[in-house]
Amino acid sequence: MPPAGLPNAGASVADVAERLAAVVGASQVLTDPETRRSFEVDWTGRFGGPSCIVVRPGSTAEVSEVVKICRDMPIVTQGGNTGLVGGGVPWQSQPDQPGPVVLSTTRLDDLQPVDRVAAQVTAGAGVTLARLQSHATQARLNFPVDLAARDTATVGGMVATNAGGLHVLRYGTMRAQVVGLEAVLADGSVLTRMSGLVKDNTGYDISQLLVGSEGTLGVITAARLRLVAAHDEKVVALLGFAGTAEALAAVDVLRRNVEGLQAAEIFFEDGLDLVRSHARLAAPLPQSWPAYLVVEAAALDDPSEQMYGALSELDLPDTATAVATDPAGQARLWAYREHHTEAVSSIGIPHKLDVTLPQSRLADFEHAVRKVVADAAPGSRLVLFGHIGDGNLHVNVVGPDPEDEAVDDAVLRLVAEMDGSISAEHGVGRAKARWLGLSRSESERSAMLKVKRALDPRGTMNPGVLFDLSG
Ligand code: FAD
Ligand code: 2HG
Ligand code: ZN
Repeated sequence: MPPAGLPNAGASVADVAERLAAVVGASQVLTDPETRRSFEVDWTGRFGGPSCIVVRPGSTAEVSEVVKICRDMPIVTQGGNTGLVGGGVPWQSQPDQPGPVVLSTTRLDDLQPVDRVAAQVTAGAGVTLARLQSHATQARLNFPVDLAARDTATVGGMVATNAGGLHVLRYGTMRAQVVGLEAVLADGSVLTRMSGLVKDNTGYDISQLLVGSEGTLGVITAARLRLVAAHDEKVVALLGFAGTAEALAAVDVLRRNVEGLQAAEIFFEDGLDLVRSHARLAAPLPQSWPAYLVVEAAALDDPSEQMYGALSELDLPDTATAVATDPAGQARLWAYREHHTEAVSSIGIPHKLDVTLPQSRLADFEHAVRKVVADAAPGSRLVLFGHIGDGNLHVNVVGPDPEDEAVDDAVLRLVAEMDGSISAEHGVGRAKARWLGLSRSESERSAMLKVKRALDPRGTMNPGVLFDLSG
């Protein structure tokens, strides 16, 4: 169990709140339990606990002051609170302990004009992905990371988790887009590297060290991000297959034949049924299939000819193929994939296991995980889907009590046995900290801890995230 809130020596929570109010304004310091409530539970409803204060600084200078004032208190940095591994919310502390400070970044929402020559933009940590995307589009460019939580997920949260999403196979994860970063470290110092120089070999890349650090090394306050050409011509196809192996073989053909391929997503028959009943959608194809792909290509010139060419090489039956070249039809096909997360949550609190496997073992894993889940959590409901183009499956299990980690343990051990990673894109958070050793060697964990202790010697930045403190 991570340490609970330890107010600064001699200071009560009320004293700290008063000092914070002098910096950020009284209305940005939430002490009333009711107004703090939504900051204290995660998107899935599985993780959370009480905070002592929620503070919402409005500038980097204010973040620095807040961190200095709270220097001996655990600080949980929170962006849009769409994270799926319990890293952005407090934890269950002892009833007599006050809980951590939640530092909400949503007011760090400055979005600077697009630098068209460099194809870069500087965005505050609290800017939402949807706002960033539309800002880039207005400059005839595109921000290449996309995910279904776009209306709420923030730039800071996406950098801190190294978010992946739907276009990784073409553009990489968030890490590949970060060309500069501004952050406040645990001692309140401000680290700024925002020039956006593409080539800059002058020592350790501390900006990249903060990518994927999940709030454990500092508070990201802004990022300088790469933009790409806007590819307005799009084609989307939804395809049916006999199973994962056949779907993987199709992705191979599509990769080789469709230049602008930017998404290859998988889901299965039972997941589709759940999505259809939750979102009240008609069947996408005239017949049911065990596995489905949604694939998308985008380019400056219409990519649909290339897509049709690849589909004819695949020689799928008409009952396994739907293609959309118009935006409304494309949105309709994407809906079957994008509604999965909320459809799963509609049937209970899920255990979410976001994992990657080597492409060559993905089909075997898909079969094995069904058996492992049935054994570890009899009677539970398993919904599998994910980014097949990246070897990334989302294993969602509904049924076991949120506190019961037997199914998490069984699935993550299977992943490690099959040479995969226990976290593909959501991070480790608190949910998977106790299994970090399945994916990182002892020497790697020891080096990571040395970095953590050097930058955060008091261990106040998101304790319990990444590193298990339960002993
Ligand atoms: P939060 O949830 O607020 O925080 C996440 C982590 O980052 C926490 O550890 C927090 O402490 C830390 N953090 C947040 N802001 C900062 C900051 N400024 N400085 C330092 N640390 C910070 N993820 C994917 O990778 N791919 C997907 O396709 C995807 N799809 C999703 C779809 C849905 C419907 C939902 C609900 C979630 C999805 N996610 C996906 C997960 C989530 O959206 C991402 O992890 C996102 O990056 C979190 O952003 P956030 O602003 O909500 O961060
Ligand atoms: C997605 O790919 C997200 O839709 C969420 O990463 C995955 O809900 C999940 O398990
Ligand atoms: Zn995902």
